Amino acid sequence: MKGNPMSRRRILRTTAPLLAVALLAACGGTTQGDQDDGGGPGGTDATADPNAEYRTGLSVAMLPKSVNNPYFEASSSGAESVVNELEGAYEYTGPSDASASSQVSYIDTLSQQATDVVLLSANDPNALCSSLEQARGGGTVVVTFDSDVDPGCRDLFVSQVDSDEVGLTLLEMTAEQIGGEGEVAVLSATANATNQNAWIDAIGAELESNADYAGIELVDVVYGDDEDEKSFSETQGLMQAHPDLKAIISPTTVGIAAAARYLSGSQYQGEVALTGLGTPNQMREFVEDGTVAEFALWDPTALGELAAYTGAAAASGIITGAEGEVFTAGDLGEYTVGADGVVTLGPPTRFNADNIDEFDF
Ligand code: RAM
Repeated sequence: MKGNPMSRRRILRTTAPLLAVALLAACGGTTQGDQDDGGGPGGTDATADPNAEYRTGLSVAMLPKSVNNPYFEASSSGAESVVNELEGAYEYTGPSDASASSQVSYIDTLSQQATDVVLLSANDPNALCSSLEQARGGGTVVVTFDSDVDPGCRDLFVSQVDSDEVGLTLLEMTAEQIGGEGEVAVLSATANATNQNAWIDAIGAELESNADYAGIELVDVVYGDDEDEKSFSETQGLMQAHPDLKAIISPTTVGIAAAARYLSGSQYQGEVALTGLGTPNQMREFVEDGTVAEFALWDPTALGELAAYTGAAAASGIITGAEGEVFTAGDLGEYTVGADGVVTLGPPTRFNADNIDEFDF
């Protein structure tokens, strides 16, 4: 991923990270590896050891929303390369449908296996909490990435991009493509997905508060459940229900690819705008055939790398999840833990006919 603008070294600065670590150290306590209070982010009774190094031999599992999604496969390849480098054992496991109830049994199995680190993209903010609580009680470090749970149910969250920034980017692209006027609809993933719901909320808030978007009306939100066929038919349904629709925003890689396939074979191609979050490899043909002008995403491989480093850092006592802690995520550079145990990867990149061929994921 070197040379990819999204993977450039990223140094996030905080006011006084070292001071924060020193203050925590002065309060005494134990390292993450020795304890788990399960009591929320920030590891209130734990301290990080700034001299600790990444432990070798960690067992790390990634549990995506669902398998067979190229987005999560890219994240998995990033995580796997980090775990290999740290001489650990890596596993990628999860359900074929993006539902929280399906994820529960995977969490339970991983915790029975005493997995050191679980990297989880959650299908629901609350439904996984009791399983996660049990896993953490047994010493497993739980790092969510991509889609969070309630902060009290995990150690850290590796966020791709600040949610408001995602919402804003989606709206900006939409407004540019429809000249700031008209009805728009959202084709989302599942109804309980923490990440998509945060982005949709951000779009709604921006529409209400920003006069630049006064001409845009959000008329519908539908759910394709991150399933290709359901997303395809929901797109068809949107077009039937809203004959004046000017744009579809699909903040899911599965949804946008299915919607593009529908539009490209329909009378709406080039007439109804489609934007959202997609992988360049899935969207290339639809940019080339004129169905899609511009969409965005972050680097999912780098997201997986950062999640793996974050989990390994927590399992090694380098960080506990407290705000202000700093750690080095290999070639990605130095990162600082933010409020609520959140570590943020970086801004999204927009893809269009001018740059899409520079990307291969
Ligand atoms: C899908 C998933 C994932 C989301 C991307 C943009 O692959 O819903 O959670 O982050 O789209």
